[in-house]
Amino acid sequence: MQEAMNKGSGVVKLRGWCYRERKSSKLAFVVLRDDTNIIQCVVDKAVVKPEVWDAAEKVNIESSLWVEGEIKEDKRAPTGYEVQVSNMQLIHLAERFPITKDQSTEFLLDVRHLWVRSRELTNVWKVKAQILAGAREFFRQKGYYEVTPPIITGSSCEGGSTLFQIKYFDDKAFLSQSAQLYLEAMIFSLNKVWALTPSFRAEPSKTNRHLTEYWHLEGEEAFMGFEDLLKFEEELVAFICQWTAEHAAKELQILGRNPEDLRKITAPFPRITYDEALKILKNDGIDVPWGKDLRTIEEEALMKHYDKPLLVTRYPKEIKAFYMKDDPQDERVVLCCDVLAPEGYGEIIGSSERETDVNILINKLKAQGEKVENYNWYLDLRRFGSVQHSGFGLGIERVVRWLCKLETIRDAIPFPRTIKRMTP
Ligand code: NSS
Repeated sequence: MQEAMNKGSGVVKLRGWCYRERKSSKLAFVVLRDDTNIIQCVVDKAVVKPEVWDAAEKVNIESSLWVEGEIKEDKRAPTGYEVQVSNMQLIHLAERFPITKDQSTEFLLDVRHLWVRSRELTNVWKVKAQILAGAREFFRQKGYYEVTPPIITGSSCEGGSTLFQIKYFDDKAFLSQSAQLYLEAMIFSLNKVWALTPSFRAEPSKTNRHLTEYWHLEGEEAFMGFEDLLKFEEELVAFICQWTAEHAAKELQILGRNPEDLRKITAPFPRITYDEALKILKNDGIDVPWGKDLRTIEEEALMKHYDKPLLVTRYPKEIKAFYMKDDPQDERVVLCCDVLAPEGYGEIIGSSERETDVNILINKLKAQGEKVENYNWYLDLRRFGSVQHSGFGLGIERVVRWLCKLETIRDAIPFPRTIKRMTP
């Protein structure tokens, strides 16, 4: 369709779905949509065969059809072009479409299988596809290998409280929270690896930034230290922003995001430590006791000071995962980094340098109440050629929400899974 509009004149044949229709006794206006755009098609009873007029009279919202006719520019048409129909055929006459204007969010989630075709969501899917394409291109340029970790796992990566347990024959298993532990194994084969997998979190809270199933983009690199990790994350986020502004400018604009906003997201990003974050918050009148994690409201308050993503490093070790390396300069904290998106969209990346010492890992696992034997295979990675390494995980839907300026993360995924919803 967009191709036909780019051509601008001549005879075209288009297939799609009826987006809108309006009829009089002599003329029928059918707005056709496909993945690329919408276009107004005009059927004039006086010039078409009776069966074509018959089809035009019958067609209703979401019927599928093809049309043939002359395309021409027309300033009054919704997208500036119009097709003067010479032939038209219904492919499928739709039943009455249940979605009309002003329906509740819950209803739209009930009929999500139909709502995914809405223009707004279609644009989100296109931006998301470009975000994924950009990320893939970035890893390719950096010489990373894509790998395919398991989803069914026997141990936890991010702590037991958000694990989904499944029955696994006569045993129990868990749905993966993160591919990290497996990526760590793979760096001993391929040095630099990345994966895009579904990750699962039994998040009991209903928020605008949590899903129970989300797409997780993770990378892990052998011999990479903390400073290089931070640089890598900045470059990745900046690259995705530039790529998406370049390849999805039209879609971003329709969604209310000026692509220029994203062009401004260039490395380096501001960096602060957890300690500095607490000072900034204190100055704003928000008291966070040392050792407490930053909550959404605190992250939002912090981000009022920045218009680029912010790197917050060196959190207290008690609130972070067992695999993070202690900071040699300050044993109270670990070499970790959360990347927070601007405009209040919150955390998009969690990352760290990894602990390489098998005994420290064993002690940390015990301190967190984990069964060390569940991690024997992981601990082997520190027994056979252990090396300094670092990695990160980026929540794709968090980034989609930020770049598309979406109110809720639910609209960043076609079929959102949340505490109260697993259908359609
Ligand atoms: O828990 S994370 O902060 N970190 C990890 O899982 C590491 N094991 C990743 C790694 O180093 N390989 O999650 C990473 C990101 C986080 O910053 C969010 O952007 C996203 O995953 N995330 C989520 N997105 C949507 N919904 C939920 N519930 C969610 N939880 C994390």
